[in-house]
Amino acid sequence: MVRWLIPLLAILSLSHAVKREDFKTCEQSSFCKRHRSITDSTFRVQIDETNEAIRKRYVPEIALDSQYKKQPFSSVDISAVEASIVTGDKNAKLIVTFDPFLVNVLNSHGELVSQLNREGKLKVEEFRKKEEGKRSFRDSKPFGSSSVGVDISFVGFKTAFGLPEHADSFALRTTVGNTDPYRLYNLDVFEYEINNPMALYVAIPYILAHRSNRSVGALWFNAAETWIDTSSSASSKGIFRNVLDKVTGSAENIPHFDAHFISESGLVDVFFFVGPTLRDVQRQNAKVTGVTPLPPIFSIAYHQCRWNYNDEQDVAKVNAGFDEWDIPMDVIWLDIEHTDGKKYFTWDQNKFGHAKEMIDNVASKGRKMVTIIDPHIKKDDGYYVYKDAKDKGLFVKKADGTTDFEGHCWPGSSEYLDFWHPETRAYWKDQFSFSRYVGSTPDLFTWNDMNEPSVFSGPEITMDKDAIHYGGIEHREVHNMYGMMYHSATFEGQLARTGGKDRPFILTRSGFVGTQRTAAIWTGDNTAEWGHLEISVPMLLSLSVSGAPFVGADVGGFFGNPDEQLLTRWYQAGAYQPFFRAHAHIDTRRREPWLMSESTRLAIRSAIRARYALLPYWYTLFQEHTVNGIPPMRPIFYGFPSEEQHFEEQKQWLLGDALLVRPVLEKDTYNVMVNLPFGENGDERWYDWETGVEQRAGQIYVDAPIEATPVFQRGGTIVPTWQRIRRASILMLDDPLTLFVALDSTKSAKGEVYLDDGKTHDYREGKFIHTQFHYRAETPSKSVFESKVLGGNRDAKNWVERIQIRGIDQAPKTVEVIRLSDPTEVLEFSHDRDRKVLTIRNPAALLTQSFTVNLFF
Ligand code: NBV
Repeated sequence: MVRWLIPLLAILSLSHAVKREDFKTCEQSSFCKRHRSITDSTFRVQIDETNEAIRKRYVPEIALDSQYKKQPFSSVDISAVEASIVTGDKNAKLIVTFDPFLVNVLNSHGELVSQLNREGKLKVEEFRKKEEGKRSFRDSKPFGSSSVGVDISFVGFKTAFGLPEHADSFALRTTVGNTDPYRLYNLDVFEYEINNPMALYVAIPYILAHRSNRSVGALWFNAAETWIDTSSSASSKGIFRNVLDKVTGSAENIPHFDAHFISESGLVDVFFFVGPTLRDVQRQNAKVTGVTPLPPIFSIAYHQCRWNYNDEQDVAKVNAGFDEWDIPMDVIWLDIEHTDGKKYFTWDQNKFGHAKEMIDNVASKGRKMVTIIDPHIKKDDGYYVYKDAKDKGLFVKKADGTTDFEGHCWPGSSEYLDFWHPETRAYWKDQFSFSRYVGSTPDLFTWNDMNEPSVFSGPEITMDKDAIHYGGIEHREVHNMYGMMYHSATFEGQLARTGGKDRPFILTRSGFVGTQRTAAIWTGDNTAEWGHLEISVPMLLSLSVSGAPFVGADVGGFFGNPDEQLLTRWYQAGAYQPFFRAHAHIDTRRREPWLMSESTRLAIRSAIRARYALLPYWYTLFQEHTVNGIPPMRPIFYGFPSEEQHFEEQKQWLLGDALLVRPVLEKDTYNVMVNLPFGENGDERWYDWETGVEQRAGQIYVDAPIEATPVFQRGGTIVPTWQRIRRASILMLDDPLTLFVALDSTKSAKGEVYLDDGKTHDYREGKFIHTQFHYRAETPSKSVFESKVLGGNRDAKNWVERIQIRGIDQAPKTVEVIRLSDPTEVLEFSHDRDRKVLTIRNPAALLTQSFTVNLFF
């Protein structure tokens, strides 16, 4: 028997009361107004079996953010036929009818945006004891089937996104009648194919639906194997016609996007992020599942990896190569061959006998290293990790609940740590201390691979579903979160080794809801083919909109040998994606940029340098993400939520608010069509990022010779950059900034920069600088650029060395800077009439002190 246990929460109400007329009203206080306009309408709907169930259903509560809190409703009315529930901030409403059972979700505008069980697909298979003698070959299924399923409709929406990870289109397709459903079951897929809904390494059962200026999100909170059938239609209102009429009025045909979620086990447990806008949904999701904390700056710079760098000499050569060819690089990675027989935390003594010295050498150039640490533990009593874990009973068990589960992986016979066991987590954490991990230093970080988990001898190359975790949990119930439990324990270890001082960096292949809180994700073993380069964009966008912003794909392609054209184009795309790492399979030819022809080397060099120039902007975007959950890499519709022609765009994307990137993703293509949005009022302005020349909005064709990446700056924005490119990001931290100011149709622009030490958690004590820039035409004869400190007390040396204004027809007569303590100074400038670009030289003003530049015409 199924009992419904309904809506559990409505998050936070942030309004503030104001009492007397003598004092400001909230409306008059800008910060209060900003907070007040935040709506955090979120509902959670759980449907469980009655108490007589023979087993409790697993809920992956640990995947939620620790700050997530249930909040009381502002009203609950229950009658014999329906219940009506309103969130604490009175913004969103749930109407539940009992017969037929239907949950209606309404946003703060009273619009019906989602329905649960509209198509009546709610189905729950109850646990039962296995009948004697009934045994399937591999999966013993001791509790029978316990699957759950229900349909979720996004009412009024034709387009939806999410459900990562699939090597497929960004906009979700109609699977019903066409293909298998999307599958979410974390797997190590050898040479994965593109353009299909097959499962890959990550499972985030989240859908974002969007229509003009309205969005809604739904998270199917279940860690078991899941299939999702999707369809987009504008069909009639079906069996719930009456209910629908009641909540939406009587329009005949309403488009809807339907998703039928089917999981092998677990609970029907759904979060609805009710919006009403895209930014609201993104923030509501972030409040429940968490954000990526500010990453150390090296991790958003360029990474050099291959399977494998062979020995210490090889590492030294690669390190020196980047300096020799004047190419910036922040991190050198070591794959599995660096270990002694695939025993992680050890070093092959013949090749890496002086690990600490090697890391220190790399670090002396301002760079870092990363070693791979996989979850399969070699079954070898001479290996301390194996011995300790065996003695303490920390391995996953077989179906009998007592014998250790064994599988085959790189080291041969291996066992798998059980990260549900609190002692495993504590043990794992200790392994990262500098004394336990011999040869490690604070400059060494971690790559967690194979954590689906990959088991070469297992069904579908993974763990048996009837394997048992701590507390009697069946692997089937938690499979999709194994990878997350693993990398989050690694994160704890890295945090602990410096007493919480330094920020960790972990890269993971497998992930689940909440992975973003402790790891970056890469899209695994892609192939050096054009199709794989192209599909990397929708893959990264899907992850980004689903709450995981720190994502990237192997630059160059993992399997196979890219030709120089493909390699170059891949670098150009990767330079504008959040996690930027070149990587290659052990059987491929070496690919360091200086092994290519001169023109390729120079093109790759300039792509990497373009990344370094934009690091202040990237860093500011990651900081913004920590506040409101918005990802740095965004679909075009994030900036233009009412322009339908961009909803399904997957060749170009936005980097923050300011930049639109359309790298060349196609072979032998030297001229690409870019679709520059017109904006709500049709007056959007765009500028070529490199030249500053204005482009008209709409579909334009731009030249893209092999060394070029088409990037455009949106009018109305200001982008902070570093123009003195050095060998590694940390060496640029105190460098002066060049600001690019792109004027909109009202001749104004805004932007921000956030910087700190790029390394520690000291920013939490205010050791950062956060500065806002604003340019506007005050009168026809005077324009003003203002730099205003928003917060932070870091004693930073950064100053502004150049301001370039784009879209300015006329040269000013004079330009002056007014700084806090110094006398007003007249500045030099030059104006390029053809390009309409004004360059103001050396205001020499510190970012830590507010200043103004006046332009007189
Ligand atoms: O550790 C070796 C590789 C690694 O280079 C790659 O990035 C991972 O996705 N690893 C998979 C295992 C073997 C792949 C064939």
